[in-house]
Amino acid sequence: MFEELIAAIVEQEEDDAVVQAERLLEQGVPAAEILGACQKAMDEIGRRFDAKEYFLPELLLGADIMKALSAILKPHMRASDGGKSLGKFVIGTVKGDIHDIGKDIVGFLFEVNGFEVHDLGVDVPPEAFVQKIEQVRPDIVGMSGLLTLTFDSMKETVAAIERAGLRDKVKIIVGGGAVGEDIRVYAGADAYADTAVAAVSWAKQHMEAR
Ligand code: B1M
Repeated sequence: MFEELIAAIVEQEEDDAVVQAERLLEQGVPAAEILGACQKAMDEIGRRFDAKEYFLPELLLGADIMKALSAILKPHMRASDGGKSLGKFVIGTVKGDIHDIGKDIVGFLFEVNGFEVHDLGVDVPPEAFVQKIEQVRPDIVGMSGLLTLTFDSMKETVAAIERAGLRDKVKIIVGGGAVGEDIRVYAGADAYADTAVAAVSWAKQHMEAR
């Protein structure tokens, strides 16, 4: 069902990718599933970059296409029923990393599901996370990172939150790229999620259980 969309993204045919995404939406395919297919396409672009078949320009063009598709898909993701905030969520891409497409999708999905979202942006140093936590007192802090080297940034950020005496005041979730349960343990976070949908679902369960 997603082959044409994936091929259009991987072959960098932006107009065709947009047409394919819109076709799938018209057929009633959930936006989150279409997003999952886009992620697979970006994985393939990453694989080709690794194999030196693609270079930085292709990576950048892939990012542009992904941003255009996110803009189309976002309005179709479930909107909150409004009213009371479900909780406060601070998110950022950790120090050393400028990848923001996944982070933006996670932030957006928290927002439409009723969270008050504070987005710190990219390449966020541990101190900026600490400052923001002191300022807004969030329930949940999210760290996104796609580079292997940023796993240490996640660990350092959790340690800085601990040193500031704030660790027991927030739940911390990590995700992005190769982040898995092993990295959650390494960083000392409370949860990890492999997709934005899984992150929101964990956050909602956590807020309901409190
Ligand atoms: Co870069 N890059 N990149 N890149 N890039 C990767 C990550 C890489 C895996 C490609 C590869 O080589 N195979 C590789 C990392 C290798 C590694 O460290 N192991 C890599 C590299 C090496 C680099 C540079 C070093 C390249 C260079 O300069 N030589 C450089 C690093 C710059 C830096 O950060 N300091 C770099 C730069 C770039 C671009 C700027 C060109 C561009 C990013 C543009 C942007 O973000 N605005 C880019 C891109 C596009 C990619 C790939 C191809 C695609 C990333 C993406 O947007 N995916 C990527 C390959 C890949 O991911 N397989 C790659 C789509 C997005 C929707 O998925 O971000 O995973 P993702 O988010 C998902 C989930 O992971 C989850 O939800 C999202 C939606 O479901 N999620 C969370 C994300 N954050 C979460 C947080 C949570 C929970 C879930 O809780 C808080």
